[in-house]
Amino acid sequence: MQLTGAQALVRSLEQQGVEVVFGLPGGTILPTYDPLLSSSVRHILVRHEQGAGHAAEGYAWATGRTGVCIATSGPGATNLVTALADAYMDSVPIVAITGQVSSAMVGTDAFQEADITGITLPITKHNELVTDADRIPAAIAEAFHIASTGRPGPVLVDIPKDLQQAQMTWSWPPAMALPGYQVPGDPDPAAIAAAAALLHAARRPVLYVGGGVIKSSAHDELLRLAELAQAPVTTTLMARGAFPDTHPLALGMPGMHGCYTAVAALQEADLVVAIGARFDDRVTGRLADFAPRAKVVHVDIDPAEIGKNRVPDVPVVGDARAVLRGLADCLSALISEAGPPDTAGWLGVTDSWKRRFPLRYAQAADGPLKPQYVVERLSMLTGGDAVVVSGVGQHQMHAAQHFSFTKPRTWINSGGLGTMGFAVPAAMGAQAGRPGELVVAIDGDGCFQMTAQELATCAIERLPIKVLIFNNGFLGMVRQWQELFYEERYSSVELGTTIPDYVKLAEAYGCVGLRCDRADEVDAVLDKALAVTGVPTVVDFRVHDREGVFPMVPAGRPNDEIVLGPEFSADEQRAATRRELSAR
Ligand SMILES: Cc1ncc(C[n+]2csc(CCOP(=O)(O)OP(=O)(O)O)c2C)c(N)n1
Repeated sequence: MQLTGAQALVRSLEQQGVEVVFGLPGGTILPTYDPLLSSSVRHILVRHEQGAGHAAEGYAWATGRTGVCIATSGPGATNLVTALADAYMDSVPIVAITGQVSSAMVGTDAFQEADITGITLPITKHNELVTDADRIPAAIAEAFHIASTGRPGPVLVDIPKDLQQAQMTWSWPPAMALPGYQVPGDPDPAAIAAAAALLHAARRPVLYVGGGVIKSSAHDELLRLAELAQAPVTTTLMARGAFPDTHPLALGMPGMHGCYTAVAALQEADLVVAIGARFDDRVTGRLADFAPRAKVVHVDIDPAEIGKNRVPDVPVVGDARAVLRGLADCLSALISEAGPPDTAGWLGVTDSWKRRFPLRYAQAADGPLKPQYVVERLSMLTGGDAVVVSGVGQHQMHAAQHFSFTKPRTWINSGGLGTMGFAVPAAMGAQAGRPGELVVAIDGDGCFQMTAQELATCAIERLPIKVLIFNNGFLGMVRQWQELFYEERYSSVELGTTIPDYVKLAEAYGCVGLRCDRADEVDAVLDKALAVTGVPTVVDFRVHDREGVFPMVPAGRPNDEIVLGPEFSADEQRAATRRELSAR
C-alpha cells in the first residue's frame, strides 16, 4: 500500500498503541499534523514544547508506557532539549518526533534548521535523522523498542519535511535492524546465589532501592525479599512508593535530605543491596565515606552502572524483577536449610533511631504555615491515594519526605537533572495517562513560573490537575544554601509573594484559584481543592519563607556529618553523630 511518509508516521504511532501525544506544530512537521487530525491518537496542543516533553515524561512515569512528544524543527526541537536531558538522567521512556527542513536543505542553515540529532546525541539513548521515507515505520518501531526496553530512556526521530510528503510503501510490522542493541537476558544464577548467601549471613543488611524497581514493576518481589531477609528498605528519591512507607521495615528516603535512619543505616550496614540504583552523589555524600563497613551487591539492568561509583562485591546484571524473584527463591531455600537471617538486633537499632530522630518540624497554631504540614495533611486527607508530582527545590524534598507513599507510580519528579518547571506539565501528562485519578502537583513559586502556561492546556483539554504552590517568595532551596554556606548573603533569590497574584493567574487560565496562609485553614482549603471537578485548581499556599529542609548532609561531605536541623537539641545531634551500635 502506498502512503505518504506522514501517513505512515501516524499509522506507525497507532500500531504502537499510542493513545496520546503532546506537541505543537510548525512548518516542517505540518505534513504530519494533517493525518493526525483524523487519527485515533489524541493530540494535546501544549503552549511550549518543553511542556510537551515533560508531559510525555509524566505520562510515562504514571503509566509505565512510552510517552510521545512532537515538535517542529529548529526552536521547536531545541525547546525539547531540557525534557530529553531530564528523561535521559531519570531513565524515562519517551519518543520525541521532530520535523526537519527538507533533505536538500539540511546543512544549509535553512530557516528553522537545527542539527537536533547532533544537539541531543549525548542526552538521548538513541536518535536518528531519517533519510528514506520507506524507513519511517522501522524508525518508529525501533524508537519505541529502544526507549522502553533495557534501561529505558528518550529516543528522538527527526524526519525531514520532504520525506513526510513523499510516497512510501507501507508494511507493518517493519523489520528492525538493531545489531548493536542488546537487552541483558536472564541474570546469572551464580551471582544471585552469591548475593543470597550474603543476605542470609548479613547482620546489618540494607536494601537500597532505586528507580529501577519501579521501572521494572518489581515492588511485589521487593516486598517478598525484604520480608524474607528481614532487611530494612530505603527508597531513593526516584523510588518513593516502591516499598510502602507504612511497612515496619521501611526507613524512608536516603541521601542529602534523607531520613536520619536511612542515612545512618547505610553508613552502619554490613551489607548494602543496591537494586536499580546508581550510587548517585546525592545519596552517597562523599563517596569514599559511603557505607564504609558494607559489602555491596549491585543489581542493575545497565552494566555500565556497575562499578561506576562503587565497586560491588557481587555484581548482578539483569532486570530488577527477575533478580529480586531469583534472590527471594534462593534466600527462601537457604532459610529452609539453615533458618532465618539474624537481623533482630539490627532492626532494634533502626527502630530506636526512627523513634529518636524522626523527621521533625514545628507547626505553631498561630505561627507561619509550614510546608511540611501541608504535605502531611494532603497525605492524610487523600489516604495517600494520589499521584504526586513535584518541581525541584525545598517543596520537592518536603513532599518526598512527608507524603506517605504506599504504591508505585504515585510519585513523579525530576531527580537526576533537577529541572525546575517539571511539575505542571508532568502532572498534565500523568493526568492524561490516568484520567479520573487524583493528580496533585506540589510546586515551588519559582518552578511554577517556568511552565505555568500549561495550565491553559490543562483547562482546555479538561485535565483537572491540582497544583499546590508552596509560595515562600524565594528560590527557597538556593536561599537555604546561601543561608548555610554563604553567610546569609541572599543574592538574587527573592521572588516576592504577591507578583503574580496566583489566584488571579489561575482564574485567567480558566482554573479555580484558592489561597491559604494559616494552618487551621489547610484542611478546608484542601477539601475544597479536592472537590473541584473538570477544571484544574491552583492553591497559593503562603508558606514560611525561612523554613529549611532537614536533615541535611552538606554537599560533598560524608554522610556521617548529617545535620538533624533546628528542631533537635545539641545533645540529640551529638547522639546522632556518635552512634552507639549495640548490633555492630
Ligand atoms: C531550570 C533550573 N534552573 C535553576 C535551578 C537551580 N535551583 C534548584 S532549586 C531552585 C529554587 C527553586 O525555587 P522554588 O521553585 O520557589 O522552590 P522552593 O525551593 O522555594 O521550594 C533553583 C533556582 C534548577 N534546578 N533548575
